[in-house]
Amino acid sequence: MKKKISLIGAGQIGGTLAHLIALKELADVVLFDVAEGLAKGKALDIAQSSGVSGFNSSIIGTNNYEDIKNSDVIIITAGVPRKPGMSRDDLLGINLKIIKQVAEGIKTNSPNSFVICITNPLDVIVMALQKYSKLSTSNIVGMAGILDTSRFKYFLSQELKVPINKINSLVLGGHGDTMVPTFNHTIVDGKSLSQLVKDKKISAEKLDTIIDRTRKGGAEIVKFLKTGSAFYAPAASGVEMAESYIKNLKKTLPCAAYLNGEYNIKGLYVGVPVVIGKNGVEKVLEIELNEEEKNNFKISVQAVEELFESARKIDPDLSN
Ligand code: TXD
Repeated sequence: MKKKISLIGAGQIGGTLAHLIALKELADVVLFDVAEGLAKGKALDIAQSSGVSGFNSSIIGTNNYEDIKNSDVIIITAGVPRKPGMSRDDLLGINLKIIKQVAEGIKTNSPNSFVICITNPLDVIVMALQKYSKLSTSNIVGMAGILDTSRFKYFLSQELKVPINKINSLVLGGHGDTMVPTFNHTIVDGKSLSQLVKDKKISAEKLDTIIDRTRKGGAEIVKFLKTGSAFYAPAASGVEMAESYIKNLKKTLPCAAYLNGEYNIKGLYVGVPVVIGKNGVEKVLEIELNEEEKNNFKISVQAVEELFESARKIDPDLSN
């Protein structure tokens, strides 16, 4: 039985998600947007590329939530992206209102889907989505860590001249300037990053520059694009999560997931390694962090908590 993925938001990331999913023949696609014609136009354009790319996936565009019924996966990018000079947090007020609408649409039309949230400020928006929709926390997850980890791996690969598929890493914590690249869980061609510093393969200063560039990876692209933010790498990251669910791959992926006591945190969404399979977020992995990583993780969690406090002030419904 062909699977169904509904994409709420047919903008830069939504359109790229639709194309990637169609090319991989991962599922049939429903592309939804409130902007008149946008979803229909992009869906028709991608569908017409099947004559060249040869994929056999159905893809439709709509602005009617009823079309998302019985989706296996829903990926949300509805919202506004940053403009130069804006922080991810500046988007909070606008995107909270949008995610409340989206939550209603999902609760009414497809409450049993696995929902991947991409809209920024990610950690708080995914938390708000879960509270508004009341879907199970194992079925609502945020995409950020895979993107941040991919950026970190790319910069390391360029600096160390090592093929990127020989680098494994985990960037945890909030999707913002306090994100936490984990040194001991970053392995380059079989060696930990800490070992590479010891062997003087990379200086601590260069490493700091790479970490800073990873934290500001989104802003760097916004500066170039001026009218929008990154979308190819975010879309690829969202597909990674959807594929692990649909094919029950049980991949360990850094995602914004609900913590219910893990890492001594309860009731918050934070970027941690999770196993994604047919039952959604099947497990939160508690990995060993060194003192510095523990401290940075704590700072990152505090930043998420503070922003969620601001969200509660904007919408008291989030305090229920
Ligand atoms: O790692 C991450 N999580 C981030 C997320 C990486 C990059 C971008 N990040 C955020 O994703 C970004 O800050 C935005 O909040 C979202 C979507 O970014 P995108 O670049 O796709 O934005 P677009 O191109 O503006 O698309 C957003 C679409 C647009 O077509 C609007 O018409 C639509 O969202 N939109 C809505 N759709 C459905 N329902 C409602 N209410 C709605 N409002 C706007």
